[in-house]
Parts: sequence; structure tokens; C-alpha cells
Amino acid sequence: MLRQGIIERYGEYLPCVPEGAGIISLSEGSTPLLRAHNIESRIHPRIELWLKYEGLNPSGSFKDRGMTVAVTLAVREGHKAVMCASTGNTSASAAAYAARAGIECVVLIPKGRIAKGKLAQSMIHGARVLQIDGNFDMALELTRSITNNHAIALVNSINPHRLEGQKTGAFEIADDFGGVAPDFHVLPVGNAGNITAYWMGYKEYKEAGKSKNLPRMLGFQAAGAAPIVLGKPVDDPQTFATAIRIGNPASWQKALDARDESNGVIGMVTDRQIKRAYRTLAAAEGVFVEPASAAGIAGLFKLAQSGFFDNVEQFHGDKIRVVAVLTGHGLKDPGNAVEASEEAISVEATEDAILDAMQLYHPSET
Ligand code: AN7
Repeated sequence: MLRQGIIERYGEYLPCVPEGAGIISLSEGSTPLLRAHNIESRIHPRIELWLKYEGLNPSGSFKDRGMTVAVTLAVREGHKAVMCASTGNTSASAAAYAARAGIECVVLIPKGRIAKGKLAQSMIHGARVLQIDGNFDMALELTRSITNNHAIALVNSINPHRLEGQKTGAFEIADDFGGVAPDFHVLPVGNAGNITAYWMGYKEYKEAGKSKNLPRMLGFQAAGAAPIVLGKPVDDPQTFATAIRIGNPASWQKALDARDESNGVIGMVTDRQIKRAYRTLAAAEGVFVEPASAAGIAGLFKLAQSGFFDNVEQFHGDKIRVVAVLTGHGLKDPGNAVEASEEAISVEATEDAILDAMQLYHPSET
């Protein structure tokens, strides 16, 4: 069967897309939900951990869910161009969907702070790639102003259609569990669109009678870029997880609402903690994500160590069910993967030298 895109699959919950609209889709969504047996036992004995692998979307990140809606409606409204500021993934997604729609795409990015794979995507899809000597927050400010004054559709997550599409991730999770939301929903927080959208999705699905309960939301920022945790904007945000290098999130208040309404937590994790989770996901589960996506897992380890899960209640079954959204694919950022790993070993092209270097085992001669 052909994989449906999210507008086809969940159109009845997307009233912003009118009947008969020409849908611009790359068959996004319907991503795997993987049980993480190897990691869950290291976090807490009571936890059942599931990974929502959003890196398997068409452009390699969760942004595609919102982008199919935003670009579909931009085209419907007669726009010939879309524009976004980006730490990389939004621009890659916007460039792909604009190419699909046959319209122009302009992306504004912080120079030298975009992972190589993401930059490559925007370029090969034919976007006009503009880089500034400045950070994401400045790029977003400029993009807002330009799209306000010109006939170009803004496709950052301050465009409400983006959040509408993104909320379908929550629907998929509840559907996969047979109409039950997890006890906890974990994700990294940058511009705070995703945490806002998931919370919106879970609430809507419960109101529609499609899900019995609501999760508690757990969001994590990088310690060097943690305005929501610190309670004030960060002028010069720093983290190796460049996707979430954001100092003044657009959906700040909505993220606080999601936290407070769900009795959740927004915390922060250091680059060291993110790096450890990044390697553990790849080495212990075979799941390769980009650094920002590991921030949620790092946060789970941290919360568990503080005793957070010792006394919490679970809605369903005998374990605490946790879903972590892994927002982007590891291939987005090959540079950080190489840096975080052991170096490749150069060997002479002989069997003896290779066997020597293998170390793991020396198979007996046959
Ligand atoms: C892999 O692409 O902001 O809290 O411009 O790429 O919804 O912003 C990316 C954000 C998490 C944070 N993980 O999500 C952009 C951009 C990855 C990301 C986030 C981003 P939000």
C-alpha cells in the first residue's frame, strides 16, 4: 500500500486545509515507534522507552509534517515563494517542499553554524541560501520583517499551519498504542514549536475521543542555549547541537503552557550529557540521530538520576511508558558523528596487518 502523507492520513483534524486543495506532500509522517530495550534498563527499571524516529521523514527531520501543510496553503493562497530562518532542518524541509511545489524558496541561516547535510539539502533543492554573520534569533527577526512587507509566505513555526501539521505526530503515537497516550513525552526544545504542537495534538485527540489520557511533557534545552529554563533570553547561545542553538524561542509562552498544563518539566542538559546520549543511541540501539535529537534522552538520564521516576504514577500497564521524539537523522551532521567517535585505523593491505588491527577476535585458520 502507498504510504499516505499526513494531510491524507489526518485530514479530518486539519480543517485549515480546504477540500480540494492541491496537496504538496512527500509522504511524510507514519514514522516508526521503536522500543528501546537496551537503553531503558540503563535509565530506570520502571521505564518502558519508545523512540519516535522522526529522522525517517523525507527530508530527514520532523519539520516535514508542518511543511506539507504550510507549503500546501502557501501555494493555495497564490504565493510564488516561501521563506524561513533556520538552524538547518526547517530550511532543508522548506527547500524540498518548495521544489516539489515548483515555487521559490529563500532560506536565511547563521553562517558557519549549519550542519553540512542540512546545508547540502537546501542547496541541491535549489533554494536561495543566504547566510548572515549573526545567530538564528537575528535571522528570524529579519525574516519576519521581510515576509510582513512582501508577498512571500513565512514557513517558520510561527506560521500556525506548521504547528497544525506537526501535531499529527501525537496522533500517530496514540494510534500506535491503540488509543492511549504515553505517561511521558520527551523532546528537545529549540524554538519551542514542536513541544507546542505535540501538546496541542494530544489535547485534540483526547477531546475527539481518540485517546484516553494526556502525557506529561518533558522538554530539554542545551545548557548553553536554555532561555526557557533560565527565564530570560540568551544573547549568544552556544551548543554543539546546532539545531537548538536558539536564544529567544518564538513559542516560549506556549512551551510554558504545555509544561504547566501537563504537569511537566522543561530542563537543560550539558553538551557532555547530550554527546553521551548521542553515542549511546547509536551504539546501544542502532539508532543514528543528530545531536539535538539526543537532548531528550540525555534529559531522561538526568531526571532518572535525580529520583524523578521513583514515585511517579503510570496510566497503563506495569511500567512507566515514555516516548522520546528523535527529531532529526544522524546523517544530517556527519561532522559531529566523526568527532564523537574513535578514529578509523589505517592498516597495511595485508591479511596479517588487518587481523592484528581487528583485535576483537582472531578466527582460527580453516
Ligand atoms: C533536529 O530548523 O529551529 O523546539 O530552524 O532541527 O520546534 O524548534 C530546528 C529545530 C529539535 C527544536 N531537533 O525544535 C530550524 C529549527 C532538531 C531541530 C529542534 C530542531 P523546536
